Amino acid sequence: MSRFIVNRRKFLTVAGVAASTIPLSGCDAFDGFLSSQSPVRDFMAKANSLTYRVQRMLIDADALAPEFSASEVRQGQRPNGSTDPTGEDYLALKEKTFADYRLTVTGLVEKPLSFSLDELRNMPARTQITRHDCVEGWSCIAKWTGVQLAKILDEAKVKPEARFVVFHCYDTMNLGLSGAVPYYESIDLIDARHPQTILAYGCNDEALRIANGAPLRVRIERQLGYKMAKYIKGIELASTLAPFGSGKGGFWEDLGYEWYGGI
Ligand SMILES: Nc1nc2c(c(=O)[nH]1)N[C@H]1C(S)=C(S)[C@@H](COP(=O)(O)O)O[C@H]1N2
Ligand SMILES: [Mo]
Repeated sequence: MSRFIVNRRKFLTVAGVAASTIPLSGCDAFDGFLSSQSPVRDFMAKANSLTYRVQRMLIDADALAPEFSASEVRQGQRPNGSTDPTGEDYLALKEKTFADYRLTVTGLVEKPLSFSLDELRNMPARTQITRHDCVEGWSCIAKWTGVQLAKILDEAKVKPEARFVVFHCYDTMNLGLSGAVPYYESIDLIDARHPQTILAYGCNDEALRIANGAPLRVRIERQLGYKMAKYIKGIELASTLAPFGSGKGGFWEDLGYEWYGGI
């Protein structure tokens, strides 16, 4: 029973996104919106790349997102989206408190790598107190600790043809009739190499909680919350986003959100 409610709530959330983005009518609107032939999608895709280009022109590649002081952390990071993945692979890792976890780095790299949590924790760490902005209309300031993604990319030696970092996650999202699809996200190499882009294993001076993406989630501080993949299984370097999901670069992007969720 509770499982049904959760799934249904997720489905309603997803349907709500479509409904709040454009006026829709009838029950076939949801599927229509998802189809790649939809003129609405085309329009949004163009607006999307325009936002990206404008932001890239206006924002210095290394401009930092604001950082806050410890006294501005008023509560724990508010959990949102998936908060307790139920896949067998994830449950097996969780049972051993992630001792067997390995972050894989694959795709367009000279040296495919994998890292245990201890290996990540032994790399130089960065801690930052930043504000998380969710499109649902809430924000939360938290202290994040992790390893800069740039350091991982340097070790793996990114090939020149790579343009994107794709984050593969352990959790799946229920799309009602379309079934469950894995959460995934992607960013360009400018954001990937940004100094505040970290793979976080700590939050507010504790090990990252399951509700917030344990064992590892990304922080991309100049973009919206949905970009910050939790429950990261692996990262993949790619030259195009076409092969992943429905090809728009992320779970929510495949439903019409902007790929560049700049704030
Ligand atoms: N794997 C995964 N990552 C995710 C999500 C998710 O459902 N699954 N939700 C996103 C959204 S919409 C937000 S606002 C943040 C929530 O992170 P938090 O639970 O730590 O606040 O995670 C993002 N990353
Ligand atoms: Mo969000």
